[in-house]
Parts: sequence; structure tokens; C-alpha cells
Amino acid sequence: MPELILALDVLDGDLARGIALKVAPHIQAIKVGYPLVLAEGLGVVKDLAGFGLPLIADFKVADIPNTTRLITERVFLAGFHAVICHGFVGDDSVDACVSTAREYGGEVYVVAEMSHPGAAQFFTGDTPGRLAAICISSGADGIIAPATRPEHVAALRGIVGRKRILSPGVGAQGGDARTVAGLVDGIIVGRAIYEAADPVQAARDYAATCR
Ligand code: OMP
Repeated sequence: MPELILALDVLDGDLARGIALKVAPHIQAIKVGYPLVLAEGLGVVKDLAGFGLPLIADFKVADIPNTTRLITERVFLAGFHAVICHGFVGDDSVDACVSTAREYGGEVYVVAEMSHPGAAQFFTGDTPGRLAAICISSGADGIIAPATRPEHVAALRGIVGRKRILSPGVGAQGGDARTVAGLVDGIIVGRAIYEAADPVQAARDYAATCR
């Protein structure tokens, strides 16, 4: 049964807190990225932590190991529970992210393949599989894999085994929650919940899909 993860990419702190409050009973985690943090500051993380749900930092960290370590420290000191990093920078950077996360009891997810159309330019051939293999070698907790390409998610499951797969691209990007629900550990949904006429009902519906 996959978790439902809300991608809270709104730009206003009050709006973010209001949506989180309403949909919290129907979701298992909240993902926060650059849009909300750059608009409202890192303090918003402490507010959202009040809902008692794990908070995933979607900063798609992609840097040299030292900078990755510094970023990852700030992520967990800010109150996040997990961080998303890129794997294409190489296993030394992912290793730095994982070892730093472990110092704080945090989780790391490595992007194996992205969900948007342009991802087909570089996340091709054996690249997603090699990125998924970095998740294994680094001891990361799982990968990000695209709901928009469920057959790729199925192939990546064959590589990561019991590691967790979190899958964005559902709803606004055209991915179908039902199709990937049986393949993944979490579906990530943003606009299809927070821009819905009734976000609570939308979250309820996705949660039902996950059951
Ligand atoms: P919606 O398209 O509004 O549901 O949002 C999807 C969320 O997942 C956004 O926060 C994206 O930044 C994120 N995401 C993708 O859409 N595609 C990816 O390949 C990876 C991510 C991610 O790492 O979360």
C-alpha cells in the first residue's frame, strides 16, 4: 500500500499551512522544495513539522561532496526528515549525502529518472538503472522514479528490490495513480491536490487509490 505524499509547492506560508492542516489526515508525508522555502524561508519547515508528518526536502542536491555535506546538514538541522539528491553527480556526492543524513537519523532518496518530457533527453538507456544502482551502493533509502513512465518504474523495481520508490508525475503531469500504485512505496501529488477545487476531497480520492 503506497503512501500519499503531498508536494507543497505553493508560495505563501499561510496557504501552505492551511492546505497541510486540511489534508494532513489523508497523507503520510509532505514534500517541500525550493518554491516554498525560497518564498517563505526555512522557518516554514518548523511550522509544518507541527502536523506530525515526515517532511521531505526536495532540494535535488547535485554538488561536490563537501557542498553536499554542508547542504544536507542544514536540511536536517532545519527539521526535515528526508532529502532528495541527484545521482548523476557521482557516487562520492551521494555517499556524502547519505553519511551526513545518517548523522541526523535522516533518509535520502536518489533521483533515478525524472517525470517530465525533457527527462527523455538525458535519463535514457541504462542511465536510470545506473542511478538506481548508486542508491544501492550508497545505502540510500530509495529512489525517485516517474509515474509518467510506469514501465520504467517496473524495471527500476527490479534493480532496487526492497528499497523505497517514490513516484511523482501523478495528476497534473498525466501519470495515473492506479497504474503505479502497485509498483511504488509512495506517490507524490502536488497540483492535483493543492490546486483542486476541494483539496481535501482530492487527497481523499488519491488516498483511496493507494489502498
Ligand atoms: P505536481 O506535478 O504538481 O504533482 O508536482 C510534482 C512534484 O514532484 C513537484 O514538487 C516536482 O518538483 C516533483 N518531481 C517531479 O515532478 N518529477 C520528478 O522527476 C522528480 C520530482 C521530485 O523529485 O519530487
